[in-house]
Amino acid sequence: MITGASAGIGEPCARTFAQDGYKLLLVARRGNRLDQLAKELIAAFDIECKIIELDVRDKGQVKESWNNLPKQWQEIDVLINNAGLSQGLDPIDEGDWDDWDRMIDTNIKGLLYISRMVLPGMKERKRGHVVNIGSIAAKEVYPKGNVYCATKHAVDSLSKAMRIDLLPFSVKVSTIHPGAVETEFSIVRFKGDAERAEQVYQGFDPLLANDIADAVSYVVSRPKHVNINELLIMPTAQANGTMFHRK
Ligand code: NDP
Ligand code: 8X3
Repeated sequence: MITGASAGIGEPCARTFAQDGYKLLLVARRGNRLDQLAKELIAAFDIECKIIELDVRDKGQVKESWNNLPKQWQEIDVLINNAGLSQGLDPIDEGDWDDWDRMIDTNIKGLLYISRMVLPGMKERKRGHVVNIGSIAAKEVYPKGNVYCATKHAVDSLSKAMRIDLLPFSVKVSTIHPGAVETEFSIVRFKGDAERAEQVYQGFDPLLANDIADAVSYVVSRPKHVNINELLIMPTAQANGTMFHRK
């Protein structure tokens, strides 16, 4: 099950897992994109693939979509909590209240709602793997990153909490923290301002969504007795949350 499979990091995750023969449950709000992706993956890899057009912020919708799934589709082996976003880049005293809500509701509450549906089955079956997509923003705080960084720090904390609570049930929990990845992330952050978004990745080679899909695949394919707790993956040209080597 991959949330945020309609774009960015989630899409190549779906491709990679399809290639490995996984049965896929793809989640996002843009159902048309999911539909297209699912058709392509079914044709290319002869896999089973179902889509759920869903806003992870909507508790009722999450419960209803989950409860409407046939039982065999509720037996999730691997959950990739990837859906997330940043909105705006403002000093904290000037932050937009709605931006704050969107980030907190998606990155923290959305991840919790989806996990709350999936984890009881993993616990009962005594197996499963949750991969949460954090960020360099989960490890550091950078100027004007305030609330986004706080939500990603929460993802980091929740990953640690899941690892503790699920320990007796052999459920693995991994967190992958990427630095700058060129996806729709900055276009979304700057609300469609493509020029401003492009500047974020100018003068250096950012990570590609596929680099992160590759890491997810690595983490999930370790032997049963091995869990990769976390990976912090940066572009070679990025030292930390703020320092880039731009040509
Ligand atoms: P994109 O904007 O390219 O993709 C984000 C995905 O999340 C889309 O599929 C989007 O689907 C989905 N999504 C967003 N909000 C919701 C929602 N309310 N309900 C369901 N799905 C939602 O960004 P990325 O691929 O870059 O981001 C993926 C994850 O990686 C995020 O958690 C982000 O914070 C994290 N990350 C990104 C980095 C980067 O530099 N790009 C670096 C570090 C971490 P739809 O709009 O169709 O709902
Ligand atoms: C996305 C990367 O540097 O904008 O999490 O926080 S950054």
